[in-house]
Amino acid sequence: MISPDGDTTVLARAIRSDVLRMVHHAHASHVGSCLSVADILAVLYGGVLRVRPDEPNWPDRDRLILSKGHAAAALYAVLAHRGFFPRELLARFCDNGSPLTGHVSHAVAGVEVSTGSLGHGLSMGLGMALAARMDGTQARVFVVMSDGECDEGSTWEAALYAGHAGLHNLVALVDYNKIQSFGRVRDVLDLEPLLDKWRAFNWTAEELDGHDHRGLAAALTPIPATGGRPTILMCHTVKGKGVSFMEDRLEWHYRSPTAEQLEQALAEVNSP
Ligand SMILES: Cc1ncc(C[n+]2csc(CCOP(=O)(O)OP(=O)(O)O)c2C)c(N)n1
Repeated sequence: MISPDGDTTVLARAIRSDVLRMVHHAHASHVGSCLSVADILAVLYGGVLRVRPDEPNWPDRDRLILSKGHAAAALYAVLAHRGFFPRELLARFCDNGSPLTGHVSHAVAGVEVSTGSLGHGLSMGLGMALAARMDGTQARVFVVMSDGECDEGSTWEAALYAGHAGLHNLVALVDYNKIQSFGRVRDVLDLEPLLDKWRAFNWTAEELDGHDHRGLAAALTPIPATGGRPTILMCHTVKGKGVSFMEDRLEWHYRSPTAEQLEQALAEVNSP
């Protein structure tokens, strides 16, 4: 088990290694999506989030919603490494009867909500942030989204209300890898200028390198934000990050690595 406040780069490497094994075992899709978001999850679970693995339903815990629920393997891996459930369970990813389903399931310890139908995470996070404020708790809500979800009307409805309500305990992080399932974002539905759009909805919006652990930690530390606004971090990432033949390649949204590709990929993510 990897403790919080340890080396988050070690945690990110562990997430990537487990994701590769899990996706290979299950012949599953979405390996590129998991590798893209691994550093964001490592920094969040490696020190930012106030959670108690031995008491997953602790009322004052921070809430994390992985809205891009097709990257379930990455979330399960980080939860296992933080001790929410035994790591051995990762070997049963997508097996019949396994709680570790291919899209995020709330049957798993540490998971707040089931996700996978894209575009709903921000609305759920908004409700949790409102509830925390009404209850007077210090809980913060972090919603990890994809760029594809910024195409969805439900996302902008939540954005509008969160800005109106001034939910400074709500943070959205966009895994902005510029690729969706069947094409590049700029070709499918261009989002730019994206920061300006969120600012116009009364959010504090910043952009940063979503693979830079120090930058991520620095951006996530001052939450709840001052100024009575929700925060969005546009995290520039590379789909398939860490594996040379998967990086920024559309086909690794759906493809699963062969045994030979798995070995090469593991060697790459574990090289110093
Ligand atoms: C509402 C909805 N429509 C379609 C899908 C099918 N689907 C799965 S992943 C995906 C898009 C992947 O691109 P993106 O959302 O940008 O995530 P990435 O994997 O690049 O992080 C789609 C359309 C879905 N899961 N939910």
